[in-house]
Amino acid sequence: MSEPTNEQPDESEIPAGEAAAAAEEPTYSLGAVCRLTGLSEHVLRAWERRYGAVRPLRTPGGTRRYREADVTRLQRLRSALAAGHSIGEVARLDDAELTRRAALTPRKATPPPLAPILAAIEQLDGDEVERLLGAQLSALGPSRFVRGVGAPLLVEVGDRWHAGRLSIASEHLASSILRNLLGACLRRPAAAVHAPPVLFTTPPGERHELGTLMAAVTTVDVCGHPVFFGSDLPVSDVAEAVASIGAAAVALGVCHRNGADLSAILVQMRTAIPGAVELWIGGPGSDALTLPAGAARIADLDELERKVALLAVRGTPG
Ligand code: B12
Repeated sequence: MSEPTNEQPDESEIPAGEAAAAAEEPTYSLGAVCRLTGLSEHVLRAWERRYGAVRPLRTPGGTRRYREADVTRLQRLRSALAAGHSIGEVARLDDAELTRRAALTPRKATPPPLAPILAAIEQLDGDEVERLLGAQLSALGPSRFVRGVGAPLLVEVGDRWHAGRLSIASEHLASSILRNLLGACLRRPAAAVHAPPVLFTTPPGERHELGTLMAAVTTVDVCGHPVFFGSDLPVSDVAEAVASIGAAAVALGVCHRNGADLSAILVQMRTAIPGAVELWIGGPGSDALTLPAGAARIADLDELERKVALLAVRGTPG
């Protein structure tokens, strides 16, 4: 995380009492917010000053501190801009209206990059699939690639395959190329040299691994240190791996809903790993689960990135 800067308070300062009330809440530095939202410091300050887009807290020294809700709001503002709105139009909207606008079809239509990739997958042209996906990955970076290309592509491929409109060979080709490309993104960036490792895997019995791999890859962009262990890892092996790599958190991806069994496995998992190590559960099947105390459901990739960024601030558990 970047160090907080020393700045003078401006008119958007939150009163000291309110800052004190929120003192228990985790907050983010200006640099961390820029990384989490992709905004430059210059743009973020301008949005605050000119449009009151968010009102950060201030430390007694006047340094900005942003709450989780501020980060979410800034991410939604970015999405609204991507959907073709101007900042002046959306900056003062309440959160509900902003979410609605951000979800609207882009007014400035961007050509979907998926059609040529799907055609190459259908023709089993692996070189072309790799070339097209590689170009998107280089242009977008891991996190935006996963959100904008990798995940939607895989869901589309999966649906077509499931509906019998795409061969098993095509699905396997697409999955294997994506796995290779994403796997190469997991090398730890130099900026994350002090980041505590987060162990990504799926629980025993869960063989869907690509969503979890994608989730792991997105954390590279917030200087996380993901370590991916593939799928279907027994509880005792998770516990051993946590100790070996010094993981600060275990992130489990759950895809298909086999509720009762999995809830029991999660209880075992929570008991097997040290209490200081966080246990996060995400993926499309996670909403159907009863989680044990000391485990947290991660709703989406934005929340995952925030959690990983917070871990980096706190450092590795002793
Ligand atoms: C490919 C696939 C398989 C492959 C998996 C290959 C692999 N190595 O991963 C194989 C053939 C093994 C398989 C097996 C089965 N599958 Co299947 N499979 C799929 C398919 C087509 C794609 C899954 C996928 O990769 N999605 C793309 C990823 C990117 O999406 P995602 O997982 O949602 O991940 C995103 C988010 O959820 C999030 N996320 C994911 N993990 C995590 C973790 C954290 C911590 C966080 C924060 C976020 C996060 O980030 C990702 C990126 O946005 C889906 C249908 C579909 N269209 O999705 C069915 C599907 C998931 N499968 C299904 C089923 C039923 C099965 C089987 C039971 C079939 C059978 N009868 O054998 C078995 C179960 C095997 C097992 N024990 O796990 C059902 C699940 C239904 C349900 N809700 O329970 C689905 C939905 C198909 C369907 N419509 O019926 N499957």
